Amino acid sequence: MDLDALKKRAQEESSAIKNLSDLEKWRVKYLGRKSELSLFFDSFKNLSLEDRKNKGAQANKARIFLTSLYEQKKKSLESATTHFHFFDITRPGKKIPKGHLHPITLVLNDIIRSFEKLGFAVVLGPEIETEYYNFDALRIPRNHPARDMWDTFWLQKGLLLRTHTSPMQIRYMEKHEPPFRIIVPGKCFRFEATDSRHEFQFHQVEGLMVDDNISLANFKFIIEEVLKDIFKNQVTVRFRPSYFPFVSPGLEVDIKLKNKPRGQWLEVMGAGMVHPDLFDTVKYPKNMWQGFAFGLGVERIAMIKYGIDDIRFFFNPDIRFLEQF
Ligand code: FA5
Repeated sequence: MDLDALKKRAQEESSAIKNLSDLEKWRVKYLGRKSELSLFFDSFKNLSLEDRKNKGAQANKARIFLTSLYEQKKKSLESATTHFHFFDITRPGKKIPKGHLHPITLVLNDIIRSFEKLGFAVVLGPEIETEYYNFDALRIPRNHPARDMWDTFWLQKGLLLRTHTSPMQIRYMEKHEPPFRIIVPGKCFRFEATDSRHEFQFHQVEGLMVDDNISLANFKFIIEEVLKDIFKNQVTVRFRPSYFPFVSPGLEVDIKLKNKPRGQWLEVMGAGMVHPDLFDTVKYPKNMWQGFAFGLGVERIAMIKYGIDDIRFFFNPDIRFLEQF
């Protein structure tokens, strides 16, 4: 038997095969029990020991060759089959981790957008302030008890880390004539012990609107609109008298979520009508303008919005907390 011719034929036929069922037919033909090769093996029975060894070795080589041809072909057909016919287009893709905004940034953006809808411009101010802008110009002289409300990180030469965003009221009015309406988002710092409601670093959004016919009614309307917008109408707002040296009258604003009617009222800002002394300080003509101002606590809003009961989570480097937003 011409084994070389057999191998050649088998190889040519196998390279033309395009599917697994044709390959199976090929296997039966060349490696099956009734294949030429098997019959060739069977014919050894009648040969001498010497011939059997000789031919047997050749036939074995041919069988190894055909078997490996078969295995290779099978592998290549199977991988092609998987690729073209069993590709699962509904299988979810690999998730690529990506960054996201900090919850305080998200809430700040919401607040800014709400005020912008009502015509407020966004202005930024310095985090390092002078004693004059942070206190004196706001009617908080050195021995005034209100300075205790803003325990301060003092720097050198009368400089300090601003304890609130209110200094920007003075800075802005010094350079601009009314009418205007602005908000000042930014970081504030207070040298105080932290607890679940207080951080030594937090954010406020200051607001200031000055015009020639402004009253507390305007303030009430605008703040209610903004808080309703931020909390998608799910909030009740309460105004309470309070005291800040740079406003008269002064008030504080509390909110409560409508879906938690038994929950407590939460203070979110200090506010009031701009004190006439401030207009004198920035050299506006007497009795010409009125205005309201407020300072909103951003962390408080975020805590209420996301149901977080400890402010210290926001600046704790635990990524598991941040990943929820
Ligand atoms: C002020 O800072 C005034 N400048 C607000 C103001 C502006 C009054 C304009 C009148 C006119 P107060 O200290 O209450 O006020 O702070 C305002 C808000 O900032 C608070 O309602 C609270 O939401 C937030 N806040 C104050 N201290 C902290 C703190 N340590 N940690 C987190 N939030 C704070």
